[in-house]
Amino acid sequence: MAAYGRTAEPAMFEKVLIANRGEIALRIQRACRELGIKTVAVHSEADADAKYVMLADESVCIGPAPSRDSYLNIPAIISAAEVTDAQAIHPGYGFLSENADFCERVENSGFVFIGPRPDNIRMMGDKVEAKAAMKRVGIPCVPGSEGALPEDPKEIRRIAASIGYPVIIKAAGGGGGRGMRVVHTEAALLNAVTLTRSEAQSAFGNPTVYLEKFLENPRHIEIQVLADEHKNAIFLWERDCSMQRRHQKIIEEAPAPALKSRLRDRIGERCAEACRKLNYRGAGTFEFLYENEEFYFIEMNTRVQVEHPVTEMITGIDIVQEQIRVAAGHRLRYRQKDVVLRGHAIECRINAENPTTFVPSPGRITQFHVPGGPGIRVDSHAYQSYYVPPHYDSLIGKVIAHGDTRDQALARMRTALSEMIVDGIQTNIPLHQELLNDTAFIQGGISIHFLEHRMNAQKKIAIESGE
Ligand code: MV4
Repeated sequence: MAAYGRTAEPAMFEKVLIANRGEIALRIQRACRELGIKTVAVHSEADADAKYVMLADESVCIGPAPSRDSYLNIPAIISAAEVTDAQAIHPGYGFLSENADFCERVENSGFVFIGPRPDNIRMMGDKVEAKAAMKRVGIPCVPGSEGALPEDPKEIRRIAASIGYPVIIKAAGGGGGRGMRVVHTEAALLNAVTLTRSEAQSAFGNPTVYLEKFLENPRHIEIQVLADEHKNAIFLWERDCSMQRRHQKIIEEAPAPALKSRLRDRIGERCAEACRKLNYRGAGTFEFLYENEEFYFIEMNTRVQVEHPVTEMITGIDIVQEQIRVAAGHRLRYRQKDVVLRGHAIECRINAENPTTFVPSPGRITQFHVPGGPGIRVDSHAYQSYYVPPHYDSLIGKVIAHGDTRDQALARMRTALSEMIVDGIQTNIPLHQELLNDTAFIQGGISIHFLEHRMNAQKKIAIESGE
């Protein structure tokens, strides 16, 4: 195919296999369709009747319901790409999306992995390596041990003392809240290191641990980046994901409330520059803790994230389409000056679960009505009579509200949720409705501990009133 455009780009994929399920499988399918790319859905036996599977150009059953037999079944997924003649594989989020071995096997089988190079994925998977790399390229990190903790107890004590208590011990193989332990006193230090090491060995097959200053009341702010293979990298501003419980985000928003634009610009530039220095390709997220107007890097995610729509709403950039384009070798369609921050967006994750106990609530949806109106977007694979299978994550959709201001986005979200009907199963919509009316949340800038503290306070009230 000859290219007559101003910039000759490599050919776009004709067919992409989507190695995921649920709302993100549908989201990726929509991006492919808009780019004129045919789609292959792979699915487990439990997802055979899903609407997005039928909407795909082709579908392949890759195994029984349990993820390990289907969505984590690497040979089955690669075979599906072979028999359908797909050229590229989009991993979505979760499952195999940050598995460097999968990425490598995809490439060695002659397919394009829609994501970063395997060496970048591998580096970010090792939190000690990732942090060292970030430090080298000028990203601010949490003060801590210079790399992995040594064996010598005296050395460990010296490092902790020099940083000052409280400290946190983290596993190099961990991430996302797995394999960490807070230490408040020197008396508890060595035991905590030993325990975290042995847990890390059994959970990740890697006993390497490192130490950081424990930040007591931070916010979780992350920067979205996009990079191509031609040394272009841009940042798409930040998201505040502090509303979480047990490392599961519940509400995300962009931009972060009350963040000074000077700080926002500076950290964004740093992240884009880091991508260029690390030869990063694709979409990525730099996760930071934010406290006292300082950013501290904790981890980098090398996949598309659940909460990417809030960034799409404030920038107008389709992150999934850009992922696909740059994986095909195209240049980013945007320069930094084209990335304009417009308004405010909030996302509520709708989970099939009890709104107070958080216990999953799979089953048949008997009624499903989604909201609409100005500034409202719903990303969901669910529909009336859809059966929510019990085998996977309880996310059944996301409601995203955009407005000129944060207050307008909040007001639109309240209206949207009041219109939304999901019957037959329980959902966390009532929890969202409470949170959207909470004065501290409305004010903006809550910490990562907000929800836990709020739930403890409510439990206390319930006990005192004799409930
Ligand atoms: C921390 C921290 C405080 N200080 N590191 C949890 C998930 C993983 N990505 C890093 N995590 C944390 N690292 C230092 N030095 C507190 C957390 C943390 C957290 C971070 C982000 C979002 C939610 C969280 C909930 C509890 C603890």
